[in-house]
Amino acid sequence: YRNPHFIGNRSVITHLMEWKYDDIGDECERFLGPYGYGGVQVSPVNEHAILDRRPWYERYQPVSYDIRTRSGDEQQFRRMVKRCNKAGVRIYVDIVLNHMTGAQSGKGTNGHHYDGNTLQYPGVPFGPNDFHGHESCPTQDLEIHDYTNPKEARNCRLSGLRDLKQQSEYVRQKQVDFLNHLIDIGVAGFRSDASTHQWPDDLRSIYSRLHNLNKEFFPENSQPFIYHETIYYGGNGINSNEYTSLGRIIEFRFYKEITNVFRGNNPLHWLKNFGTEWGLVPSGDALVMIDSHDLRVGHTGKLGFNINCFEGRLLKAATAFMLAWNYGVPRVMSSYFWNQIIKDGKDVNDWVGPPSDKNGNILSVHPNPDMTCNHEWICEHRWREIYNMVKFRMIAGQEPVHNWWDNGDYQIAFSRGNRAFIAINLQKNQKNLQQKLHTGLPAGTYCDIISGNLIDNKCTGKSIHVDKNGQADVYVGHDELDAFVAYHIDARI
Ligand code: AAO
Repeated sequence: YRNPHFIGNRSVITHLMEWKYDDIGDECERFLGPYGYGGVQVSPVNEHAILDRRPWYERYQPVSYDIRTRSGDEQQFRRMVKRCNKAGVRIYVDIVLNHMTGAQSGKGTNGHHYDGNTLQYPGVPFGPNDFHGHESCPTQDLEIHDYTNPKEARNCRLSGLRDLKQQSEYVRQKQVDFLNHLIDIGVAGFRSDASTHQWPDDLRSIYSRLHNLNKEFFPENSQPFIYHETIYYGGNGINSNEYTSLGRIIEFRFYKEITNVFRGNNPLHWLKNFGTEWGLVPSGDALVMIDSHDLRVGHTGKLGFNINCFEGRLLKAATAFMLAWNYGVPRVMSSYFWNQIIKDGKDVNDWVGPPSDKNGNILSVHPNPDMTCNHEWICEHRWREIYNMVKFRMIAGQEPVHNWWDNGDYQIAFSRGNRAFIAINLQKNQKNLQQKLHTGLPAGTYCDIISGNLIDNKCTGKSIHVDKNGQADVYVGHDELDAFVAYHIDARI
């Protein structure tokens, strides 16, 4: 379950949060494929509750396993999967198996009625017997209060969400059928939502019944890629390594440590041995990120600490490090605009759903000629500094980190073998990075893919000259638009 089944040297996933399937299909063909992205994480695809104001998080309240959301119906989903696979881009679906809806009742996105109070979900169907109750959950109100207590975390309700009894053979089979349906359509795998709140053995039983991936798009005997949301920072919480035999885990310590460094709380030079020596799981067990659909609005982390699209310079620099560093499978968040208003450390608008018209239909994405998107969609994955670092990672391949240099503080540089080189300057007190450095690159003139692009053999940004010893005068001014420069052998002039 650890192999993302990327094509060739592709190595990066982007989460196109709430995008419509037709738009994702277009994006695979016109951008993600050509620019070297390996895959797309799509928001939950199955029928879910329709909540007042249509918050993004209604998609995390399942009503049935029918494929129909505001992003599209099953036909549109199928078309997207096919188009993306053909363009060399894999699809991973965010799956919510832990629970159904909150306490309310109403209609789901495929028209099924549901009632969270009487635990009726006729669209599956699930009834009261399919949920955890007082026989298994030790708390009075059936809510999770102590996240570190496994029985509570896994048998009680996560913020009121009706907790499915995955020990039940019936529940398991319904979920297996849903996942196999997605696999047969041609997805490459899943983000497993709230894995910490499900027993590893239940998940194991479910996964052991999954089909191999669709042979139309994947080599024979390929197993789905599965990555688990397990929020673990060490200490006495539920240890994410309980899940590493079931796929990769989203390594929250990566996000936390990198954010801490880039925020200026811990000098960059310490990153020299970043990875398992910092207590992270082995690279092959990890999926990593800087921002996520939760973090951007202060969920599962803190506003003011988390780095999202409203701090572009920082987000780009931290993302560049993630993509340049040889650790885990990286995921780039791609969000939409919302009016962030912070009061008492919380975003008042943390609920705001995707751009939509007055009938609630999600708006389409219309990219501009300069590659950015229309105002409503942020499209971080299309920012030059980010898509060019995706290319950097593809070119770096499995080459090790070489030629590490630092100033003992907030300036670092390193190469990936002799294929690619990056220098980052986050030095406090307005200091430039100006150094003769070993780049590892063959002699020649290279175009900085951060300040510009190499177009018709002309560099639209800065460039450097690498001499026959592989050395170059590297410069990153403190006042530049971006805090880093990056060069690779495919951008030699
Ligand atoms: C909505 C409403 C709720 C309502 C509920 C039911 O907002 O008020 O009660 O409906 O009617 C998303 C939204 C939720 C939303 C839900 C359903 O984020 O607001 O609830 O959809 O519509 C825990 C879980 C983790 C989970 C996270 C939100 O462990 O799995 O809570 N994430 C996933 C998804 C997420 C989704 C769901 C699960 C549900 O990614 O989008 O919810 O499907 C601590 C614990 C963590 C815990 C966080 C909660 O973390 O350790 O386990 O995550 O708290 O914020 C420091 C600490 C760290 C702490 C962190 C955050 O860093 O070191 O331990 O701060 O405070």
